[in-house]
Amino acid sequence: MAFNIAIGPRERKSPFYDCTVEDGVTHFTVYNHMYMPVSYGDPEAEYRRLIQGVAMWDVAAERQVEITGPDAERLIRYLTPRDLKDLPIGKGYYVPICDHQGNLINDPVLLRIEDQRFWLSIADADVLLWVRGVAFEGGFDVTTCEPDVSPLAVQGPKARDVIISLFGEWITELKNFWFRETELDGVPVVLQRSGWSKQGGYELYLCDSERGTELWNKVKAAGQPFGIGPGAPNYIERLESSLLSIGADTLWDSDPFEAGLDKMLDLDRDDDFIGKAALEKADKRSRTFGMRVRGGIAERGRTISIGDDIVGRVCSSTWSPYQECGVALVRMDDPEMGPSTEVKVTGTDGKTYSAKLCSLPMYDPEGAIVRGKNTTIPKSPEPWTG
Ligand code: THG
Repeated sequence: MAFNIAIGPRERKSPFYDCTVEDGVTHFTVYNHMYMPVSYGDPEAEYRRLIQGVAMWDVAAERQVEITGPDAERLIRYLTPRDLKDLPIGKGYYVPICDHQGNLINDPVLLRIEDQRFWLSIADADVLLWVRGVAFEGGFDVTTCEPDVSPLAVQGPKARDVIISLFGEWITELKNFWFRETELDGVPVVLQRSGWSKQGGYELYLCDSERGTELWNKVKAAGQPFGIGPGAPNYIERLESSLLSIGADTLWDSDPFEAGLDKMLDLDRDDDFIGKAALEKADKRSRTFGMRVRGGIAERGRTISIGDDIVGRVCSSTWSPYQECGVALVRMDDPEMGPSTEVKVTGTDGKTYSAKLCSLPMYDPEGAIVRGKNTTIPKSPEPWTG
């Protein structure tokens, strides 16, 4: 059975759409009502390019929710359980957003663009509707909109070289998550050291959708000496690196504890925020861990067992060509059941596999692969033999 999904008027095209088609995109997903490339046909090559070289991704579907006005800062602080402390202009923050029941509804990147102007760079959900509702009902003096802003990610150990050649050496001073408004031969962008991989990289938030092709081609040309190629948010790498994918790793009634975002929450804050009372009362037992599967891929949604006891459930799951085993994010009911626990799971082929829980991220955080610290490029994959 072969079928196609129509490109219709309710779903939007990214400003980089034509370029991604030109560069051979094979699969799109729909994210924030916009087509977003997920593959160019060779997932393993895309993965290797990301961990060994540099890739460029059309992530325009990470739309911005802009909040401006005298109460903008107060509203931002009310929207997230995270304590944002000083919140300077030019610094980005990862900010979980919960509803009043403490359910995790989004996990955007926050940018303070001006004193009274913020962007929430959102994951897949209609955060603009949520923010408008909260602002109006709460009497916050703000205006909200979706500005003409479209991120393009450059990720991988060689991303830094590409960005230096485009913008100059000053970019090496940008600390993680910090950003600056700048331009590239007149194309207005916000350049941030960020991105949905732990291989290091930058995001260029294009601020004029008419100039998508121009920006794409500039990045592509500058990346040629470094072997740049097209890519997309990478399911395997992000799973091994333990970057959360809302909707894939969570359900609508998942709380931020089980999603593994404890470190981002400050329930002791003096001021109020949405979900505070619910989060204080939440059952904080269930936890996310990594899991390595010997010789197979665990089937998403299946239970995890020890003997006859069901002890957890598989969230996202795939095969890692780097570790040469199945890898998954799993939600365990008992927080005592941590790394090294031996379990059984059902594979995508229906067979039973033995597997072992592990800590996250799956890569050594101090090691060569993580956070763009790669000084040498791994030559051969490191199989897991545990
Ligand atoms: N970049 C931008 N917008 C985005 C994403 C992005 N919007 C949608 C989606 N991604 C939001 N989700 C995430 C999830 C994780 C991270 C960023 C966005 C992330 N987390 C780091 C970590 O978990 O180690 C850092 C967290 C921290 O230390 O603050 O980077 O990618 N523009």
